[in-house]
Amino acid sequence: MMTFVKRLGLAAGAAFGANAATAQTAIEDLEIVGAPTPGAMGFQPAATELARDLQWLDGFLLVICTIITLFVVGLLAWIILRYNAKRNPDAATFTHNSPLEVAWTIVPIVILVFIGAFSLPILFKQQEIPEGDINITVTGYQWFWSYEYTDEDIFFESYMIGYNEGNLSDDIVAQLEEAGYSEDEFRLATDTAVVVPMGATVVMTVTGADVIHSWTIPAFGVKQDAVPGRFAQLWFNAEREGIYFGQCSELCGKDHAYMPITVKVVHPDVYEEWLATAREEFPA
Ligand SMILES: [Cu+2]
Repeated sequence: MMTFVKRLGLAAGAAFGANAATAQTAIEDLEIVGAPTPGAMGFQPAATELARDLQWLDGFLLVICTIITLFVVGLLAWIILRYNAKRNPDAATFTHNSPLEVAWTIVPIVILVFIGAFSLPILFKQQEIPEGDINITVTGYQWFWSYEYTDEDIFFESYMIGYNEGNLSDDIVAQLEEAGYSEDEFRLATDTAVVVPMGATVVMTVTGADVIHSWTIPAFGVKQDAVPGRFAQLWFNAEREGIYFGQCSELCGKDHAYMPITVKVVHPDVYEEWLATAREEFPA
């Protein structure tokens, strides 16, 4: 425990300087950071190194795809304009061009190896699971999630606020407000939330109890299928306090759309306070 607190302090200190030590937001006052925005395109703000990496990779691939698309469209346009039957009545009849065939084999290989040189390190960073400061086992059920903090004897289930109560009603709005959300968070907010400290390496072990579900927080750049009978892992280290939402991402039955995920990233001191109450409130 001491080493964890120490590492946490070091990590938070290194990443955020003196500010983090003083500015800590109470769990009730957290800002919503990772949520879908109506009409928006692109990614939610990246809250981890993994999310930053994969958003960068997305932009990098988009540039390469755009260049290739423009090149192919340009070639097509050139052939259509220059070599149509009217402008080129005596068509050439050759069938092979060895230098050209070698070039169009080698060039794509070089492009793929070049992309791989950037994408594989990012993939390995996601898939090589580090030692966790916090270890949580998450299990998908039809249609809710359960969380077990394996080092802390904490266990709770997490249901969508307003689950099984139909469309948004005054009663559901009241429940949302009671839990610190607004009606905009209907179908994203859950009755209990995963709470993790900023700057800590969190390892989630993901499994399913009945059918395949999938646990994700887009702003963390993580997604993992929850397969019954198997344990898979993902990891993240969140750099910014706030509330982050995700949704089950593997079609799992009639209420698949109603099993959202809420993660609250808090200052390490706030996390310690939360742990103390959670041990009472959610004993394993
Ligand atoms: Cu699902």
